[in-house]
Amino acid sequence: MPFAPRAGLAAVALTLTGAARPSPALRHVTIEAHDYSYVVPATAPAGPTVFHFVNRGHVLHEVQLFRFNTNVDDSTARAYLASGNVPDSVADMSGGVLIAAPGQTTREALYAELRAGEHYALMCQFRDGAGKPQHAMLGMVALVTVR
Ligand SMILES: [Cu+2]
Repeated sequence: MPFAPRAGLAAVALTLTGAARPSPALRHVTIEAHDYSYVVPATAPAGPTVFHFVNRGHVLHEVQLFRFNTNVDDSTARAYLASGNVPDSVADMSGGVLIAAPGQTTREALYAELRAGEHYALMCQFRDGAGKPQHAMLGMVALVTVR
């Protein structure tokens, strides 16, 4: 019965396929860090999304990814980011961080279930030394609006 194992595996695979529910396609977004800005799409479609991070600059960078509260509109969110001060009261406490050395792409990534109307903030609070400004204050902030 040399084919018995294969037939058994096929039956299992069919059972799993039949039980699977359709799910929206996973999207991938790459966040590029430069000295001192991000290159990232200004908008992203709703749905399950993985954010990847690559550092094309010459110093260490991070990306803090967090979500503004839904009552914060696009221009207000940008104003908070430009000020370098985002109060806890205007953003969700959840989020994630990726850190990449110069020239490196992280092997890690951040997964988010994006919903229409949300605004995701990107921010780097690293400094190039004591007394130096946060990279956010040099322009290293960005906003991704979910459509
Ligand atoms: Cu930085």
